[in-house]
Amino acid sequence: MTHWLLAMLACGSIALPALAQDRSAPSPRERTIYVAAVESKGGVHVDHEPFPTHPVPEGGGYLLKKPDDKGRWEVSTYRWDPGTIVVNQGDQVTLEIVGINGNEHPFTIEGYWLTGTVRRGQITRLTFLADKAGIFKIICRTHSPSMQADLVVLENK
Ligand SMILES: [Cu+2]
Repeated sequence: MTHWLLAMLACGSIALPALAQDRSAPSPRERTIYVAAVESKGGVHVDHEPFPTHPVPEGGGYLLKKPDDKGRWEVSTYRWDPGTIVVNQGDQVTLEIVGINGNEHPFTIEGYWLTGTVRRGQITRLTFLADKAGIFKIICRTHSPSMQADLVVLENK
């Protein structure tokens, strides 16, 4: 914990009621999780780092661009951000997903068998009851294998 946060807690200017709650029996609640479809990219000139000799896995999730006419090469990967989403069983969950990179991302949430499509510049909202505990993949069917996130539904005992 940072010093400024400790100082604010000590002087009572902020409180953290969640820390004092009994977490053994969480009450179901509505949660909105904000997600972005993004492409992380890095590039360099061949004079600084040679172009990789090994190909990236197929499936559209990774892109490796050969050096351009100026000698710069690039690597990128499509991702859901965040890559792990944690909720409690019984929660009413809304995923609010914005498309930042890539024209569209058709996706499936395994186990819940929900589907949708995220498009660049648009918000896709998906609301569901997290009634099954477990870890479920949120898979983009266009950008395999990298564009997967884990939906973690904690068992409500
Ligand atoms: Cu995608």
